[in-house]
Amino acid sequence: MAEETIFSKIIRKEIPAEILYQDDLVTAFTDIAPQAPTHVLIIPNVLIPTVNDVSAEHEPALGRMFTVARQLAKKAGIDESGYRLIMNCNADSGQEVYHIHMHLLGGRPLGPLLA
Ligand code: D5M
Repeated sequence: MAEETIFSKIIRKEIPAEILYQDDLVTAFTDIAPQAPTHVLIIPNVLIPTVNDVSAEHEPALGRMFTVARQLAKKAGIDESGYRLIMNCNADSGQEVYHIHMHLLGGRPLGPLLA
């Protein structure tokens, strides 16, 4: 059984977060340390520690994460200018929170991927 992170508390609204969207499968909220004018995290409500733990049963939630990403990008007005979706996996990627999350970044030119 994987250990819960702070993101489970955000899903259950036990700690404050700027929740932009929530349904039965996913939750989206503003990143606490934004790297761009728009920086949203989109997460499955079920705890999946890393992308290595993804399985077929998670596909509905993973698909919903993309649907919500594009809706929030449009709402933020960055769908035409462009945005980046990032998921980190394990130490070398810099993953800090072991509950998978999609970063939605935009609102400025983001530069080369590994800059
Ligand atoms: O990204 C983890 C991200 O999680 C990082 O951008 C900060 C963000 N974070 C951490 N705690 C919070 C809370 N409490 N609210 C909102 N955002 C948070 P990673 O890909 O794991 O490096």
